[in-house]
Amino acid sequence: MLIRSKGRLTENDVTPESIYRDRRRFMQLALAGTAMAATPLSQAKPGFVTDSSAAQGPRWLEEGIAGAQAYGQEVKDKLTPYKHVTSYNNFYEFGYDKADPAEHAHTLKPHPWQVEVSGHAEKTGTFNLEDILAKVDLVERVYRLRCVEAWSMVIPWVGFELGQLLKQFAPTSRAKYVAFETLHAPDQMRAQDSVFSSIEWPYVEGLRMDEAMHPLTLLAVGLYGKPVPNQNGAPLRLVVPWKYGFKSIKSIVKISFTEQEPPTSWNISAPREYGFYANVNPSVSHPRWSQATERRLPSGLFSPNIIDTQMFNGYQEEVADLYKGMDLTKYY
Ligand SMILES: Nc1nc2c(c(=O)[nH]1)N[C@H]1C(S)=C(S)[C@@H](COP(=O)(O)O)O[C@H]1N2
Ligand SMILES: [Mo]
Repeated sequence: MLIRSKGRLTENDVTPESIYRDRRRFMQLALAGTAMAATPLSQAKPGFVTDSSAAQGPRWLEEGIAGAQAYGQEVKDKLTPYKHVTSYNNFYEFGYDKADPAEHAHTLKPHPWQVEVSGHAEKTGTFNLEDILAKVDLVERVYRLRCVEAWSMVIPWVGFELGQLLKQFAPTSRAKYVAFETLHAPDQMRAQDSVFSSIEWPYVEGLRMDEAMHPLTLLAVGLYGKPVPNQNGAPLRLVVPWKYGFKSIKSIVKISFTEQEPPTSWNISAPREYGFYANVNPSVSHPRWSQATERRLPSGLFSPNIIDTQMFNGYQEEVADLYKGMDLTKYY
């Protein structure tokens, strides 16, 4: 399904439906197991590369991204232009306004970068991002990003499957969740000093273990074929495409395997409005607005581009099984 060689055909085009489904299940099982069964099918470059020179990174990162396996599926949604992806942001560490991150995030220093791994796993420690990237397969993935505020984008990420990294630490049977933490450095993130903040710093997020291990869940280091710009969460950010955007925590410095459901920033701030699961769901309204539709960016005042929101943001086939038997109005 997701691992494909270069080209714009979908597997539906070349394979009968039933075989396609079975194969996809097999791929998911292979990816969920301990052995990485899927080897890269091509060394093609990412297919969607910005010509902007704005986002730069160290050589090892730029070369890694440039060698990422190209996205192999047909893209049905129009991509959101680079300019919009990198200038309309939520990154409260730099301010509340959508323009604040692009204006102020230049103070963030994404290199060198280390990630501390702790909790219920056989291997823990602090790792350089460069060493982490040496042990994973970089891939290009085009995903919809649906913010809980009812706007959305379509973004070509470059990253690796979170599960591929997590397996390397050999989580124990007590590891039921994975917790994430953003950098806390008021000298680099100006709004972390603000007394008016509705968020307690550092920003924290979490996933259930099966969500973290799901092949759609990505740790991104690039977008549009270049390093992730600071305002989008450089140098390492989570992308969970079937969940509201606030789950996709930026500029990650800590990953921890926990037994209990970890606290999450927006849930701490407004528990009735933002849950732990935060699955995109058009039939469960936010207490203050409907989630049935969304404004797909770019969207103008006179052409708002309103579209229907899809269950699990359109990834229902891939992820619905994770929530079988759960009351999604209760576990919102
Ligand atoms: N550390 C941190 N991560 C964060 C946020 C934030 O304020 N701080 N905002 C979240 C929200 S609400 C959204 S919609 C996405 C936006 O990602 P983008 O700016 O790359 O589109 O980042 C998420 N990750
Ligand atoms: Mo969001």
